[in-house]
Amino acid sequence: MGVIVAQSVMPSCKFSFPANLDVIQSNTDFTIQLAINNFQAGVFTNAKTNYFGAPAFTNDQGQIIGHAHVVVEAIDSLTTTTVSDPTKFSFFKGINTAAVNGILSATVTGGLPAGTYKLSTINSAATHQPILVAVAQHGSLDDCVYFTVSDNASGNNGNNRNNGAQQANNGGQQANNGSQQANNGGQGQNGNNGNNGGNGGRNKRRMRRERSGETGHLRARHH
Ligand SMILES: [Cu+2]
Repeated sequence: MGVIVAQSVMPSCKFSFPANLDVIQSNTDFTIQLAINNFQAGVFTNAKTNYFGAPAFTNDQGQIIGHAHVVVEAIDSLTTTTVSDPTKFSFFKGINTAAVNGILSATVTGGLPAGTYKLSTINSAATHQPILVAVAQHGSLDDCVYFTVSDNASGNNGNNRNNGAQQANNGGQQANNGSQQANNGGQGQNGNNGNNGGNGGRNKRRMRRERSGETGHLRARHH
């Protein structure tokens, strides 16, 4: 496995673009930006010939030497409870460059079709093993945000942020309702899950198109 990273220099990261619940324009180039700490990024080996082929190493500061990947997956909605299929993704990129002012970047050329997406990191050592840290109990070493791609992003951004906040509030209420139901011995359903707009039908159509090969956005790219 390799060198284990000390608790004091465990890596961490946060997407700065897209931010959680952002709405961006469809089929238009955009650049994913990831702020990352305690990570010597941009060091990688060939994933086809040397995958897991050597131990992980740290630098003189004790930071892991490796690289980040970003992966975008199409999801049903911002509040979906569907478990994702990791063999399917809309965009994948191993980021081969070092951080600039603490930020890693990956351009999504051509953008994405309208829909709802989950963006995650896969931070790894140079030879792709997950990052090994000294303690089991720690915050996430990766990040994940959910965002919307719209054919009319400029008109929708504020509304979607508001909708997102309302959905978050609804989620909190549902959690409260759930705990009340638990306290009451689980009496029935309150049926208040609500809908999150017209995304369901649109996403289903889009997913049908993708399955039938009409769009070209499922190609994987790595290094
Ligand atoms: Cu890689």
